[in-house]
Amino acid sequence: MKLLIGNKCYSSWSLRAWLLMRVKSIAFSEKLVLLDEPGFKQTVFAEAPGSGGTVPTLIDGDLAVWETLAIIEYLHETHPDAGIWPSDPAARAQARAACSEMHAGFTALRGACPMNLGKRYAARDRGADVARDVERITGIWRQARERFGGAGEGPFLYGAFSAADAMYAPVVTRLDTYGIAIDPVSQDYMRAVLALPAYREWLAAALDEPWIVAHDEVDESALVNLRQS
Ligand SMILES: N[C@@H](CCC(=O)N[C@@H](CS)C(=O)NCC(=O)O)C(=O)O
Repeated sequence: MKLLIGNKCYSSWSLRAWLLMRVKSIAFSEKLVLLDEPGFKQTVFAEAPGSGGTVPTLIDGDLAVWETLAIIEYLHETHPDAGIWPSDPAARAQARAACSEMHAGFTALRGACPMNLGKRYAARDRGADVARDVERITGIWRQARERFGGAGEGPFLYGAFSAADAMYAPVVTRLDTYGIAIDPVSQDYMRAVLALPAYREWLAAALDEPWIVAHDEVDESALVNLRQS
């Protein structure tokens, strides 16, 4: 399989699919297509004709699968023993609901705090809509940890790492790099995600990237530039 991804510093959707495949030890090659470059769509369509022209797109032989939720389901069907979804039906149903909510929502947080692994921002009030998103997201996390996290299967939302953790990973980075205050249960969960070797691998590559996209300069409250270059 080949996964088309965007810049690791900024591409939150790419991080989701990539992290899931890496944590679940699913073999794949990756091709990075530069976001904000005029040739972006052409490159994606050349690799994946008829796709949505976005990253991530998964290519398996002559099949292209775009849209992150569809990629997750395809991985689940092709790797039924990988634990893409929790094995318990109740946990699986709620994990799927949490993923759908993530895919469709939290636009205030996503708009105000674009994923940028290269900077750490000064904590500040980012408005009522962002606060509402953060409260809902951390509510989902606490509920998941309380009901499904106690079986000793792991520190992730539904016990062992699943698609739900991959879907929320970019939110974890946003709450971290934008200094957004959250409750202790959610902090513990964030620490577990940020410590994943697969995430550290992605982050190291992100911090090595030389490309800066336009939105990187929008928020001037950056305290620390984390890039090595
Ligand atoms: N709904 C899509 C969103 C994918 C998406 O918007 N990816 C961004 C990069 S993070 C992208 O490809 N942007 C370039 C474009 O839309 O032309 C999914 O679930 O995968």
